Amino acid sequence: MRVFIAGIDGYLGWPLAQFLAARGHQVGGVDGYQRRQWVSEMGSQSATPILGMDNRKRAYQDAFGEKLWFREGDLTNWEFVRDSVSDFQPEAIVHLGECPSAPYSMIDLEHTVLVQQNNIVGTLNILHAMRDITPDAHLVKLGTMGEYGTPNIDIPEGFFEIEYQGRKDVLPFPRQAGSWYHWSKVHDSNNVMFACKMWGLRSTDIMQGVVFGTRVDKMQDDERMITRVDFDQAFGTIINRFCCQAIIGHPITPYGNGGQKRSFIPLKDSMQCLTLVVENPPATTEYRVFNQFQGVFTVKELALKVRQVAAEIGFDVPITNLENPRIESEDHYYNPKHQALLDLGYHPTEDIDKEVLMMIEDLMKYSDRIEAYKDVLIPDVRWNGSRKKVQTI
Ligand code: USQ
Repeated sequence: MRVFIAGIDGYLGWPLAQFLAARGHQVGGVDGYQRRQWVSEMGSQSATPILGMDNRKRAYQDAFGEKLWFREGDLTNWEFVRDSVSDFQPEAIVHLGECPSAPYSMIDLEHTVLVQQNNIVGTLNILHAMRDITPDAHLVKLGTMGEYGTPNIDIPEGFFEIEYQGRKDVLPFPRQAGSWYHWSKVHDSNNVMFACKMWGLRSTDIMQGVVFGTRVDKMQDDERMITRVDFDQAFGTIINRFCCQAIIGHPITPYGNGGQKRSFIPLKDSMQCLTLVVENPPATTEYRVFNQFQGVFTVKELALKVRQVAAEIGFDVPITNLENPRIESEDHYYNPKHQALLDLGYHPTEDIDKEVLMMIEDLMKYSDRIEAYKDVLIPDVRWNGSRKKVQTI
């Protein structure tokens, strides 16, 4: 299948290109390298040493024997999106080309606008390009489990049946996002759903949990194929941050009392699921929603898990609860469903400790790169708009 990856240079995009190529798909992609710039704006770098795109293309060709179709550009530029889709003629578009950071979107007005504009306009451009050029293609749109928030009832996959004043309907499940970033994904979901209804497009909207991990099965132990791993307060996700902290002896940093529950998925499971979705498109005109995660954990459980796994290989690190810079519930009900992907054949990784161990072992090689930027491990972006490093509690 001809698969177009928007955001092919990112944490998920680069391994997905490899995963799909290894399965015989023809992969193409675009990227404007914004993720690299945003992380450097946060005063950080990837823990893993990642290559520039020219070298990545060479490594890809060595590994898979064919050239990677690539264009550099910005998804908010309509002509760029139109011409890229027109030249590549995709059968599936995997849209990973958004700003993925809640804290980044909460910095100030400029960052809120940047994140929402980048994400919403980019998606609208892709939808219009699909309508005009490839109306039969399948849009695999990366949303987030954070769109739902933490309601006090079970979370279904996108839609639920509701009875109100004696009448019943199946409606989108209410979204209660917790950051301007998460709201941008909600707005995207509404726009994608509307485009499917109006123009007969088809799409799978993936509500993905927090991803963690360093590797996927298809990297063939070639260091050039490694993906980025961030650990700063904005682009580093929690387990990745905790692992980076552990290997340099920095205290592990749960925010607040650590009772927050979230859904999580290993990087390699994310690749497995996205591939299943690409290879099993919905019927024409269908808009479907899949919840994509392996399991649910509290922040506290994760801190203990990383500490214990790290201790097994000689890293003895404390856990230090920090003032929570975010406004979020720390004690709440959380029970999301995730049956659709299991029905398609998703085999969740069972041993999460093993995954964490593998990540720590991978990252140990690069501890100097983390040590050099360790100042970024303590957050200062607060949900109330002020910018001040949080304190230990
Ligand atoms: N947290 C800590 N300590 C840390 C970092 C985070 O306790 O050092 C807590 C946060 O307060 C939050 C939870 O861990 O309760 C998750 O935070 P996160 O930064 O790992 O994830 P989040 O901001 O929710 O965003 C990440 C990705 C985003 C994706 C989302 C999936 O950056 O792109 O959409 O995970 S989900 O969380 O399901 O919405």
